[in-house]
Amino acid sequence: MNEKIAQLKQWIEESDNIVFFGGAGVSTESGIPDFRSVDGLYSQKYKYPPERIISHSFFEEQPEEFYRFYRDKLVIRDAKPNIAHLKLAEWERQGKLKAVITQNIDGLHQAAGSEKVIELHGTTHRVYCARCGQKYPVETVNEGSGIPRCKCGGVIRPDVVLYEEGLNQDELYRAVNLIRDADVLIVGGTSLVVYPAAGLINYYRGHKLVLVNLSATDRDGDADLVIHEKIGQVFSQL
Ligand code: CNA
Repeated sequence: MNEKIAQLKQWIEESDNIVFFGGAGVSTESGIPDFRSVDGLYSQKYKYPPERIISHSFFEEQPEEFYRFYRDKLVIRDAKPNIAHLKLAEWERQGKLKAVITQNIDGLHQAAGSEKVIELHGTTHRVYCARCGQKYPVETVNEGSGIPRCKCGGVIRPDVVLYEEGLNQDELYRAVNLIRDADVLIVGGTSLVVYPAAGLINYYRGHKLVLVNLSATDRDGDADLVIHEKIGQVFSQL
């Protein structure tokens, strides 16, 4: 075990107020591509750039194209939690971890057993009518083809936050408070470029800010510990 991982292990052992803030890189070792890595979704060729397709205006203007991409690329079937998801759930059970705050929409933290999960960008595991709010079984949207319609005639949509849409304010405040009060803040698998989520780490006031990310981020200089390795490989040693 290298020195940095040993330091992180010690901080984790000593703390009962850890908060984890993560992104797509937490799930790449479960076989789900992230957005910004070289083999991520943004590097693949589509008729429109992915960031355009998963925007509110695109969803309104071209729902059929939106759903083609959504079902093909964002609805993940058969992925299993990896060691990073499992460790976080274990720390929660041990009373060490206060919450997982995630930008992911894949539901893998809950699948691993985590209960205190804030999903800043929503989830592909819930759907509702964009017009009347009626909830539907997730298969209504995630399976089949074409535009899923509600009895009221509205379009049924996934409960994910699209680009141009605001975050749930209650969830955001909960996340801010957890981070502000945290002893150890571990930030993992996120490029820290999508706001307002990425700005959350500014609320941390402690001296144990840990970044575990494969590539460098603009915030590396602010961290007390920076580990550029795969998060699953790091967490398997903790
Ligand atoms: P991103 O911008 O794609 O960044 C991912 C980061 O993770 C990159 O900096 C990579 O270097 C790093 N990374 C990749 N694999 C690993 C690994 N094994 N260990 C450590 N680091 C790794 O993704 P962000 O989450 O920062 O961007 C926010 C978007 C991406 C959110 O809105 C998500 O909803 C969205 N997204 C979610 C999923 C998912 O739910 N699994 C998948 C793809 C994109």
